[in-house]
Amino acid sequence: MARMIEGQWEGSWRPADAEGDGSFRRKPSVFREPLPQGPIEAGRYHLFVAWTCPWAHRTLVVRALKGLQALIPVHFANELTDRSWAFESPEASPYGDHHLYQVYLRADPAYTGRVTVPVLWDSQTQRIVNNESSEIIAWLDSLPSAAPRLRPQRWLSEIDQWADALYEPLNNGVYRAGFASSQAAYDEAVAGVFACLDGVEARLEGRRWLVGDRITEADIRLFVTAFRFDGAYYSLFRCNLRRLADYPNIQAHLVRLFALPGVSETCNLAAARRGYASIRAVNPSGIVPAGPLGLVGVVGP
Ligand SMILES: N[C@@H](CCC(=O)N[C@@H](CS)C(=O)NCC(=O)O)C(=O)O
Repeated sequence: MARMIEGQWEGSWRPADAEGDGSFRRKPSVFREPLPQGPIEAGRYHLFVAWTCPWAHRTLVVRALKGLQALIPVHFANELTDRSWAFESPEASPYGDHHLYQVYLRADPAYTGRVTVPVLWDSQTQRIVNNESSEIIAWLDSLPSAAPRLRPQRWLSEIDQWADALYEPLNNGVYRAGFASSQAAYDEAVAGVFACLDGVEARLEGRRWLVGDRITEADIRLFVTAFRFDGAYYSLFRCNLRRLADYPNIQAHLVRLFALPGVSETCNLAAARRGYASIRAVNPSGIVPAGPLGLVGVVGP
């Protein structure tokens, strides 16, 4: 299992530690320090992300919609290797690192666990503040900004209900389908994915956004999975009962969110597709599927 034990690598990359029933279980995030309150100094906190990762993507979308790009620098590490995410070159990392694990070791030389994106890094204390995207996005939303809140108090309970309704069956469900190592685990996951999409499609009938009358965090949680669906999950993760494009309301929601200022810059479907195709545990040849045709205008720069 490619994870670090007391600062040393063990094994090669696999989706998860073995589970007896062939199902994939995502491990809880490790760094959960309290996030700073109030205004922050520009350039102090950095994000480490990968184009492939939907959890990282949601931090990028919130950062863009809140106009925080100048405040919080971002670093991309795009290739998932046996030694964690690799930076394209040492210049892509603020410290000249070649792999993300080196950032983890800088924070904790005896780190034990998986090396995941996104990471919120404090360049002043040289610590990982947090590597749990749901906490990072709530924090980004709380920072002073002229943009409206994505977690407004009045809709908070509904937003969190949608977060729960989307997470296990859909956001993580596509991974449970793709990383399943038994037919039963795959069948269960894929049924959940499409039951969730059916419910979301019905919810979006005659509505622009999932909660209230404007965009909230709930929409971003849907968006990051919808964005990757036809290009990666449909083929590589075998979520192929229907394409996302077969859901007109979700497709329209995807295009609507993609068109908001700053969002297309957070999207790189070609890189995401390459990233998923490079996961040898699901795609030993590394070949990037050609289709499906008609990945509608949401591919990013
Ligand atoms: N709970 C985490 C999950 C992050 C996560 O699992 N990221 C994946 C990429 S999509 C990762 O970095 N995986 C590398 C590994 O598990 O070795 C979050 O939402 O921030």
